[in-house]
Amino acid sequence: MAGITNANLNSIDKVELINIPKISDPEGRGNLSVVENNTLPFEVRRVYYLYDVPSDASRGGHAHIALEQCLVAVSGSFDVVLHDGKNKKIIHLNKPNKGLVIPSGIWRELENFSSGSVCLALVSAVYDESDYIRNFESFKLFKGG
Ligand code: T46
Repeated sequence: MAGITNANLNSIDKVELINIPKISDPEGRGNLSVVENNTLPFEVRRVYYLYDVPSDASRGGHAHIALEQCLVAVSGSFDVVLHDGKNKKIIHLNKPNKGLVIPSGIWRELENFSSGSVCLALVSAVYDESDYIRNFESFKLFKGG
């Protein structure tokens, strides 16, 4: 599976904010963004989305052994708190034409959801609970520390 060999080595520097092409309508009908095969560094095998998330709730709170993801704030905004076992980074997502590409082996928590926000996730594999590390101490051991 893509990413599995580097999952324990991947650092926060491998997390990437990418531009998703935006087509603005010349007649003022708004914008259209498109994700195609070559937009992301992996093939999309599943799509899910988070919505109606209360502002005081947090999602995530785990890492993936192999899964790669691209998160997009298609509506509203939220923070993505990332950790690679050593370093932490917070990315604020609030634009439908920006995608946060998270490689395998990175802990993530999503919080501070604005009212009506929607988090779209484009991911590299079908759902597999055995791909999750849901305990932060186990995650740190997995990362070698
Ligand atoms: C991630 C963050 C951002 C399924 O049955 N199929 C699915 O494709 C997914 C994603 C989840 N589920 C089930 C598993 C749980 O019973 O839905 C329930 C909630 O899943 P979870 O607690 O993993 O949800 P989040 O929001 O904490 O995490 C999800 C993704 O699982 C995860 O990969 O990075 O969103």
